[in-house]
Amino acid sequence: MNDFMKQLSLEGKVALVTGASYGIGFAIASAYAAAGATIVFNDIRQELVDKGLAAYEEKGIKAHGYVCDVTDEAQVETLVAKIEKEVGSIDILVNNAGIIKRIPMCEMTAEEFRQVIDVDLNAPFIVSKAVIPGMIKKGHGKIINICSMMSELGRETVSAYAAAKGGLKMLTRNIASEYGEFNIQCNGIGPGYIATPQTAPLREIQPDGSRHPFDQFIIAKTPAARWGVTEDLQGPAVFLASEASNFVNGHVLYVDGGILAYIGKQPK
Ligand code: NAP
Ligand code: GCO
Repeated sequence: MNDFMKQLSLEGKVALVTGASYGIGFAIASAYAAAGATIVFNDIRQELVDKGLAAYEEKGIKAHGYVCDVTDEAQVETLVAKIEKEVGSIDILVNNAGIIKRIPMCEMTAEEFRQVIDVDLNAPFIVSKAVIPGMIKKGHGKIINICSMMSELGRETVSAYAAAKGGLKMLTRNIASEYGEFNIQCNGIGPGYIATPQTAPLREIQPDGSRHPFDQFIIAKTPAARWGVTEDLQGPAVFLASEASNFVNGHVLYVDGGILAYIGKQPK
């Protein structure tokens, strides 16, 4: 491998990807393993961690999996200490774990709103805060926050999610501002509409066999005229975790097939 390409290698790095038993987190962690990193992930239930470990093993990846609810500061502190003891200090953190509740705002309870903010915004704060001291000690670190189209745009029924992902964009910029001098780069990835369990309800085939109206809407709003797949995120995620992005800081890289640049296909 020539010197330039070595910049994209993650050899010798320890990467923690939260909520990575499946979906986007699993794809990003798999790419990191292919780039040479040691993979650590957590999920909220042991059976999910076990499912994730089996899925990684099927791809020839020896991952380290832990049960941890990322909204619980004590659990996160215990997780980071365990990882540092059993695997090594964390070089790369991907705040991927997330939930969405699609409820019209005026029908959403304050508790439901808080639950989304807790996982999608408070948790990236909690996990980053737990990991940054070790990164400062090592003299380098990469934090990647999984943002969203909703970091820039709103739509019906996703008020809590948009508020959280908008806040996550600004948390990304603030971590970049506050810790850049310690050679820590904090950036975001803003996926477009990606085919995962989280968006499955938006892609359900209708009783008459037609595509879900939202599915057709997204195809018309996406220049690439397709839903993203988790593999579309792997290259950008490796770039932001590697030394090739050491002067990229506070940036949200939108991997959306062009949605944010496009007014949308006019109806025929
Ligand atoms: P997903 O399929 O729903 O997976 C989310 C993962 O996070 C699951 O493993 C989930 O575990 C875990 N998780 C949820 N709450 C947790 C908690 N409190 N502690 C630990 N783990 C927790 O979602 P995805 O589509 O892969 O999305 C991953 C990230 O990308 C999310 O932040 C999402 O907002 C973001 N995103 C997704 C899209 C998209 O189109 N799919 C687009 C833009 C951004 P459980 O199964 O136990 O809940
Ligand atoms: C929704 C979707 C989106 C995607 C993603 C887009 O209901 O609009 O779930 O929010 O998950 O965040 O970037």
